Order: sequence, then structure tokens, then C-alpha cells
Amino acid sequence: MKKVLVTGALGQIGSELVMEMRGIYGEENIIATDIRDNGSKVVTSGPFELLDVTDGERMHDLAKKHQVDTIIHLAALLSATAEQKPLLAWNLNMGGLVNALEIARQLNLQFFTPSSIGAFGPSTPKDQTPQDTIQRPTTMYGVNKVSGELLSDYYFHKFNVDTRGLRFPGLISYETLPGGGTTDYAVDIYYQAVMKGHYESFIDRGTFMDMMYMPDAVKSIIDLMEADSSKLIHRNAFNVSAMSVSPEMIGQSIQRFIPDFTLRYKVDPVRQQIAESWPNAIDASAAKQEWGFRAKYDLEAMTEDMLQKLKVKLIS
Ligand code: VAH
Repeated sequence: MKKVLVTGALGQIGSELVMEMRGIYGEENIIATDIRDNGSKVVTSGPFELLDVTDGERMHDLAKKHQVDTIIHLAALLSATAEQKPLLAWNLNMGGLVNALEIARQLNLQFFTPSSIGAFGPSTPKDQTPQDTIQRPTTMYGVNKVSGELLSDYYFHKFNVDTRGLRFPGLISYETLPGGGTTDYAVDIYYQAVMKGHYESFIDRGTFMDMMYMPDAVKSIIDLMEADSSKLIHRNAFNVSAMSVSPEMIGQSIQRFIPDFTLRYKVDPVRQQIAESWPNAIDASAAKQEWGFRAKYDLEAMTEDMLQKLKVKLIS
């Protein structure tokens, strides 16, 4: 992986992944693309191109123009938005993915796209969810993610494309605002804690989901892409997680730093139903064994860093 084209580079993962990779591989070697230009440091700190991932021709032209050897395909609609606009989600999530896989095949590129715990459904074992298990998701997002895993495996077996993926848990970061995800309550709560000292959660108390701090997610993508291909068995896609938490656990963790913080609930039935269809806690042992996955941040360390960074971002 030396020269990389990143789609959806202004999204939650891309905003931090691009900056970290530019620090490692050199600004000029990470080409950020997105459907809009938001003038952020992702746009100003290195090569940036406007790209709608449903435009396969333009994606191909950009990959050739910049002579990349890798595509990291992040552009997608997240679970809650996809549930509101299922056909748009299918066209964007699957149309964009097929375009990216085809270009990886035609130009012999290494390939990454994220899957999600959303690739599991109500019939999946909820605790210590195995790497290999039943995947019958009941959301459009989940259908997209399972299809993406199968398609990525197909391109590996049929066309020998070096495809790799991770089933991400909810990802928590301070760089971008929450956007259309079911787990985004776990981002919102930190913003509201710093700005208002209280939060009204749209996910109910006692609802456990896997979560991970963004620095761990970014490192896991880079580590996986640099891993020895011959050691990868479950390449599309590895379960990864750092913690299994509920809203009240995050609230209690925040109260250790902001004692007066209060948490109330106003449950959103759509996102609650999505959350209840996902596992409580997944098993990440395959990732640990096959390429050495390790998460650095637990709930306490994540809360301390999130609050510290958001106080600088929002108050100063
Ligand atoms: C979502 N943040 O909520 C994403 C993620 C595990 C959830 O895929 O849709």
C-alpha cells in the first residue's frame, strides 16, 4: 500500500483515516475523494478530488490519473438513513461498491471496504458472536454489508483481487458530527455532555452494542492492509471490537469527569429496533490470531480523550 485513493474521505472514518495515512505514507500519496468539498484539513492537506462513487468512469479516471495501488472504499449511507431511503441506499452502497471492486480488478489494486456488526441479524448469536455464523440482517444496511462481504470474497476467489474488510462496531470520534448511524447516540452523548451537561438518548437503557474509539479503528484498517496476505483466512470481513457498552455505562463514565452530567431517554423506535437486531458483543479472536488486532482504548480512556478533545473543539 503506497498510493491510496479513499472514497467517502470526508465521512466519519475517512476524516481521521486520511490524516493518519498522510502522516505515514506522505500527503501526496493519499488521494481523498468525496461528493462534496467541505474545505476541511482533509481537503487542504493533500490531493482532493470530487467523486460521486456511482460514477464508475470518473472513479476509474481518478485511479489512473493518480496511479494508485490501493482503493479504500468508505462511501456509503449508514443504517438509520438507509432504513429511511432503502432504494437510494441499495443503489449508492452497492453501485459504489461494484464500481470500486471493478476498478480494483481492472487496475490490479489492493482493496478495502468496511462491513459492520450490522451484517448480523436477530437470528445471530448475540453474545460472543462468532466470526463465522448466521447472517440474516433485517435492515437494508445489513443486506448491503452482507452482500458487500460476499462480493469482496468473490472478487478475491474469482479475480484474485486482494480484498480485505472489517466488521466495525459503532465508531466514536470527535472529528465529525454524528451522521445517520444507529450507534451515533454514543457520539452525540459526548457532544451534548460538553455543550449542555445533559443528553436525551434515542437508544434505550440496557441496550448493549459493540463500540470502538476511532483511533483504534483507523489503526486496524492500516494494520489489516499491511498484514501478510497469506495469513488471512477471514479477509471479508473480520469481527473487530473494543468494548460492549450500554447508554448508561457511557453516562456513568462521563459522570466520572462531569459529575453533574444527566442522561435521560427518548427512544427512537426505528433505531431501537435496528440496535436490538444487532449483537450485544462480538468475538474478535480471528482478527487477533490472523493479523494481531488489538484495541488500545477502553471506555474510560475513550471518555477521557473524547471529553478533552471536544472541550478544545467546542469551547475554546
Ligand atoms: C451505523 N455507525 O450505526 C454505523 C455502524 C455498527 C454501526 O455500522 O450505521
